[in-house]
Amino acid sequence: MAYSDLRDFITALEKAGELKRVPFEVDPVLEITEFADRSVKHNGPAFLFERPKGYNMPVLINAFASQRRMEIALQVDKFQDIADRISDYLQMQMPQGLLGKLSMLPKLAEMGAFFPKKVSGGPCKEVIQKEGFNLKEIPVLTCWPQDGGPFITLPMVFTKNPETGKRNCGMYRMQVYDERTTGMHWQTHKQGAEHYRRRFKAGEKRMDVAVAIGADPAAMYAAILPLPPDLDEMMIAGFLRKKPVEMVPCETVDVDVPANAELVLEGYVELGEMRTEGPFRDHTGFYSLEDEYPVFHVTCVTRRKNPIYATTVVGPPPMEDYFMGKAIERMFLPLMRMQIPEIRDMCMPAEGIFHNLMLVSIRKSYPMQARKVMHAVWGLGQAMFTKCIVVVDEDVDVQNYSEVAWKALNNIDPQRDIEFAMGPIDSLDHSSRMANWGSKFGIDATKKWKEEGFTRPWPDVITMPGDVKARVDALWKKAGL
Ligand SMILES: Cc1cc2nc3c(=O)[nH]c(=O)nc-3n(C[C@H](O)[C@H](O)[C@H](O)COP(=O)(O)O)c2cc1C
Ligand SMILES: [Mn+2]
Repeated sequence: MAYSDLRDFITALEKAGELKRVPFEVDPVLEITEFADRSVKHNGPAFLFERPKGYNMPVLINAFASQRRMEIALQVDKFQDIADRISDYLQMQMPQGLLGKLSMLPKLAEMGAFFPKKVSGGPCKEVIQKEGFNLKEIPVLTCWPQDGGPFITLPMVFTKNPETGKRNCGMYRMQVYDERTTGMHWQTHKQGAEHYRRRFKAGEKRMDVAVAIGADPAAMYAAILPLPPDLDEMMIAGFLRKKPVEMVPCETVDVDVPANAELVLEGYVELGEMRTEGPFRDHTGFYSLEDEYPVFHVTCVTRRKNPIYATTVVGPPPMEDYFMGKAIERMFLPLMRMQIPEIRDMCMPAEGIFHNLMLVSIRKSYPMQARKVMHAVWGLGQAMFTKCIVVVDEDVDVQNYSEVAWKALNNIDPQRDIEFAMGPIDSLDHSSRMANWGSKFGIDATKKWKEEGFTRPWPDVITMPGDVKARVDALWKKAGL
């Protein structure tokens, strides 16, 4: 059964021994971060801080911060199950004959069940505050010492594409400026920013935005998925939870939000209004610098009677976001392989913060294929940001970093095997020559072929034959080892 809301998920985490309640006062200024950071670095639990100092709203953190918790969130034994389900749909072919058509019915019915369902009310409307609300009553964390202030870090930000009317949900952090305004940190390559640009160009004055904080875990998680524009994150959430996400209209803006949300901030972004946002200690483990971003004006807060505030903290890896990203890596592999079929496996190590490093193994069938793969990755959605792509042959296990380093470094003549390219770079990159764009490179660490101009012999990797190993297994015991 799909989780009905955040509380249902919390109960599941608690039952699995994955969540610790902290009944005493802990300060949302820095102290909760220190708890969360220590826990994730030592395979510790998620936390429910029942008494954040100065507030009477509990704080949930690290709810997705391990592989096990991600599996609990998405209700699978392993991510491969989701990848397999995706592959199943991708392989669905035009049915042959009546029997074939009939056999597809269950799948089609299942697909119909993913679509979000519009409802007229829900728990997120238990309290409706068009006046008298105050963002300072939410225990928003000040995460790190040099942060520009408190930041809402796990929001589901809903906007509409003015041209197609389609919904987008992205997770973009929000710096709390005062009782009713925040920053809106949608980076320039993201969908929220695209909606903003289109409306600005069309001469609109205001853009409706709604932010849900805390909902069922599949819906929350869907907000970070790197989906193509106009593909509704809430539909994918329905696929993940195998049950439609119920969406309810906001009170003051023309946007729908998940009805089971803990807390909803309704409001608008004034087109053209910018304000300094940051600094913020980011995914990269460095402070992202101050920059100009749009401002979100809250017009109404709707919420549960006693909401739970869901948040996360990012910083030097690995942190909670690494585990969220790892699940994306596993789930999106079949989709990636649909467009770049020679890819066998792919890995984004924690130290690469998603956008800095991708290890890819391929089945190489023609000369220069590694370079084709690099350019294909750079042309694939948010993978465009990848600063370094290492391409290896299919016999290399890319989940094993030391094997990749060993084999790749042996296999390259750097001047010959490195491909440089120029293009968009993640907004968080502090080293690119300009914000948002710069250079990237790929390393062709595959075996080089004669057809690629390599005429020297290529040696095999050293291995011991199996029969020798078996004989020594016995002798090993005989020697008392
Ligand atoms: C914890 C967390 C915080 C994030 N904060 C931001 C942010 O502040 N700005 C941003 O543009 N992307 C941020 N992201 C990444 C986006 O959520 C992600 O790129 C998403 O796919 C964007 O969705 P979109 O393609 O619909 O815009 C964050 C991701 C996570 C996991
Ligand atoms: Mn999107």
